[in-house]
Amino acid sequence: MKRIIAASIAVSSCLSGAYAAQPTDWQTRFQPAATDMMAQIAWFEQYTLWFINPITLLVLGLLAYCIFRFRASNNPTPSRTSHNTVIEVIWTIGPVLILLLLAIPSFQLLTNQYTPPEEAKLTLKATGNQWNWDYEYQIEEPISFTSSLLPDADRAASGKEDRGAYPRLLAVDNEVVVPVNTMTRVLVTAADVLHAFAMPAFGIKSDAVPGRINEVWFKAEKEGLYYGQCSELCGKDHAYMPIAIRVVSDEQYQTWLTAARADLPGANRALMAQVEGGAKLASAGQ
Ligand SMILES: [Cu+2]
Repeated sequence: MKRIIAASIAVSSCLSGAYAAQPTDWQTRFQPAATDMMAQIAWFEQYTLWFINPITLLVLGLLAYCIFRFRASNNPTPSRTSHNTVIEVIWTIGPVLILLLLAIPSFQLLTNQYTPPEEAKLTLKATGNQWNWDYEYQIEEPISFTSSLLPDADRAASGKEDRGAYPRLLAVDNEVVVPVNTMTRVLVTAADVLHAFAMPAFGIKSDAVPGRINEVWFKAEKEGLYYGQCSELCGKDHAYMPIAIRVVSDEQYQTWLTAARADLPGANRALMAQVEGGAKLASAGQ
């Protein structure tokens, strides 16, 4: 049942978030899920609200009733009752049951987050620096590059003038590129101070600790460009070290990887042209 609901959340969010996942104006909920894990997190959030909202309303109602019904003018001689066994049993067992109903799916979710369903096919190392990210593809011939915030002055030169797709303060010069539907492991660490690697649409967030390696994993189910940010206060430019992950098809990834070994900016530009060309064709065909 939980899986079905989680899957339906994933599907409906796929339909609404056509191109990428990023924060939107006046957003109060999660970004659309791009992984099954994030869909499970979103399901659990909805599930807890079914407890929190009725409890809040019940307490509010009881308070309002007591304030009105037992106000001094209406109730000049207060009751001196101090014990009621039935009520005490109810208000002990009730919360215990509620906590059990919350704890069981919560621990299940936590276990799922720490248990990748399959062996990772791609391993990336993300190293936080003041104030950018280094990425290393741990593959046969490893490649690595630095990914920094895209300054407005560089937009034109890098062909990223579309502020919808490349938002200010979230767009980067070199995106991480990963193939779709591929189990990806991210080894997270830092070179100087504490940072945190967070990608909301993937449901991952991990502290980046100097001298330690933390591990998170994701399997992005939908192609697109996804944005996250450093999520640990790391110094004056903490707000200026975004994370951008581009999920592409297997072939696009292979082409990019081959080209990136020789010329990373060129490979990124070629990939962008390919992805954006594809998006235009798709919208023209609608
Ligand atoms: Cu940081």
